[in-house]
Amino acid sequence: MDADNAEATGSLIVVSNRLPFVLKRDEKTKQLQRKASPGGLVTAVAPVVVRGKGYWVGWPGIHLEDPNEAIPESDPSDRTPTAGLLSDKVVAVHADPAVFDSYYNGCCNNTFWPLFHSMPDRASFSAEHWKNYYTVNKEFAQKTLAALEKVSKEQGPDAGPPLVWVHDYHLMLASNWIRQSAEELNLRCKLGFFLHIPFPPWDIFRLFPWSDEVLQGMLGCDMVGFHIEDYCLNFVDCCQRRLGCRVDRKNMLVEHGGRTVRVRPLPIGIPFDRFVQLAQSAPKVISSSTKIVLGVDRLDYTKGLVHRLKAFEMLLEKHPEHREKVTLLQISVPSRTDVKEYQELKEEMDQLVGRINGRFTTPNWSPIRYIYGCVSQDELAAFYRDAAVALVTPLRDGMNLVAKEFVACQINEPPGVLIVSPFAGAGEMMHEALICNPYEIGAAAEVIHRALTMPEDERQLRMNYLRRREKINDVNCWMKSFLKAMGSLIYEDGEETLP
Ligand code: ADQ
Repeated sequence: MDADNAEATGSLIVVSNRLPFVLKRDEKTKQLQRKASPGGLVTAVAPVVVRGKGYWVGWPGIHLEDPNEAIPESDPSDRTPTAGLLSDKVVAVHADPAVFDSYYNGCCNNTFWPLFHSMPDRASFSAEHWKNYYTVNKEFAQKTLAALEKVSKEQGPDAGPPLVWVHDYHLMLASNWIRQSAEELNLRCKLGFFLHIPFPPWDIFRLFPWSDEVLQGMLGCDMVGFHIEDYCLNFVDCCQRRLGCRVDRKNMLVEHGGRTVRVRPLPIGIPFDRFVQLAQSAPKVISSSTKIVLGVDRLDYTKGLVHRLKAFEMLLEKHPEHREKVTLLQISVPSRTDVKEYQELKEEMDQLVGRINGRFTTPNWSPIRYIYGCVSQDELAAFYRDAAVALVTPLRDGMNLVAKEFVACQINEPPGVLIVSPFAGAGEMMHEALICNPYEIGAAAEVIHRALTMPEDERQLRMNYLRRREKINDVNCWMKSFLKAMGSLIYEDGEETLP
């Protein structure tokens, strides 16, 4: 069966903090406009929602004064998969702006994000934020239930139970409420959850004062998915130690409330072929004659950007032969700019780039080119294609898609070299990359040196393996793995064809 045609046995309802597009208000006409989000997740998941006549529940990216204001259809020029998602299949969640801010910036980004990335010192624990997290999750659960009621009426009697797929750390409480309400209303459904960030070890997780409620919320599902096995084991461990659940580590099962919940590693992939096409057609954007060492990240303290700049500085110090021959091109997309920690990181980066450039710049060369902004998919593909080395060195990262996008775009021969941190999910599976502990600045500098001096045949061999794996395990494969883990994948000829 072609992964692109993965089908669910019942309609799919996706529940995520953000809808797969954002709403903007045109300043002149005051009309709402729909702007597509190009992410890989949307590319893989939206077609399954559309084909199965399902729904997408999420926040539209704008606080509307009238929550009943109609969501517009997509622009006729929109060729992205979300264009097929008609407005009557979209359920927009609304919340009081102050409550939403406390849920999103407070609890999600200031508590769960640092804690789940094992950085508890950066986490704030506030009963007020937790209360608002609870309130917004309840709102999501109610909207999902309304979608479930509609689907139950609309889909044919022969269809399987509708499938509800809840995403990420923003919505860890919603599933249990959806399950309870569906049971009360006698609505059939299967519930799945996927966490896009790491699930921390027990001794970190238990720092959160309301950790038991988080586990109970997630255990409302039939299946809970994480990127890699380590996160699954951390979750199972927490269920056993916090809630006293009976668990089966070998088969990754947790017993809770008279039900058995499956826990599964479902490593996400990228739209591999789309990145190859982009790399084939994108015009050259790097004019420099030096070799490019590339970093592409959201500007986030988990991504190890300060450590990366220091490792590059150390490379220039210890291996002066690279001066004037190599440039670090760091592209950082602004992120969570309302949060103090992120503003401080931006300042630290600006100062560090200035200091290193001040120290090494010559009349013909500056060691670091720093782009603070979003680049187009075309430009991104060209950067990935033409870089000699990609530095993917987060301190902690659920998976990291940049590592995968880089290898997809490496169509030049001989190819470049991927350096990846063992603390990213990607580092667990991209075995042919050079592994680099970002905390060890001196060792990291040596790994960059090794990448810059690696013989062509070794680069080619490593890249061939990396590309082959990512092509097979692309984002459509991930979508299909989710449906399979839910027991909700329609197979052609009754055959299972997952790699
Ligand atoms: P993120 O933390 O956002 O995702 P990542 O997986 O690296 O991290 O994805 C970032 C995406 O943003 C990539 O697709 C990249 O191309 C894009 N991007 C980054 N910088 C950009 C720039 N300057 N301009 C344009 N695009 C840029 C979370 C988790 C990850 C997990 C993903 C998916 O934190 O660990 O891999 O979800 O599950």
